[in-house]
Amino acid sequence: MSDASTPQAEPLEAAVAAPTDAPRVGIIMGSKSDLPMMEKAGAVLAEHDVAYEIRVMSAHRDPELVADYCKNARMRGLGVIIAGAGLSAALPGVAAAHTDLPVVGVPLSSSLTAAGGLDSILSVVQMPPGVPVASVGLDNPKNAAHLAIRILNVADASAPVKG
Ligand code: AIR
Repeated sequence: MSDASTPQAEPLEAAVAAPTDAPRVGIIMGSKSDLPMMEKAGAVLAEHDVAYEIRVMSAHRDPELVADYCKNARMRGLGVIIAGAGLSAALPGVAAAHTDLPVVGVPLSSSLTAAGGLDSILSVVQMPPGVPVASVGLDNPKNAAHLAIRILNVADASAPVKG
């Protein structure tokens, strides 16, 4: 029995369903100077109707922001993090240290690179066992987006696997 003063429970579906336009992919990068390159990942996701968000946060300059973002990523509905950085490109690895979501690293070249981008490639690829980062090629954020789409397709079609 209820009257106008009794709050009615929302239907369960409405309470638990995530908004359909909630971002599934988080694109993060170490500097605003990386944005023109990393926006290419966003363009691929948009072409495939995958909702994403794009943020600048440096593993070295904003370490607490990176940690908070990555710790909350799964709870916020993200399924994959794409992380791009140049030079000593710690961002993908630090992201993977703070989330169990798949992290796709994008090594970026930079005007200050010591070895034509090899510095960032090695920083992204040479992760210690147990903290995985998938890497695409130098300056290839489009492939990071294509890989993220494939990961989401697998994840959405199967039950979670312990690991
Ligand atoms: N970077 C920023 N914080 C840590 C790193 N490794 C990278 C950025 C960018 C490069 O340093 O990802 O590729 C130069 O950054 P900026 O801000 O000087 O242009």
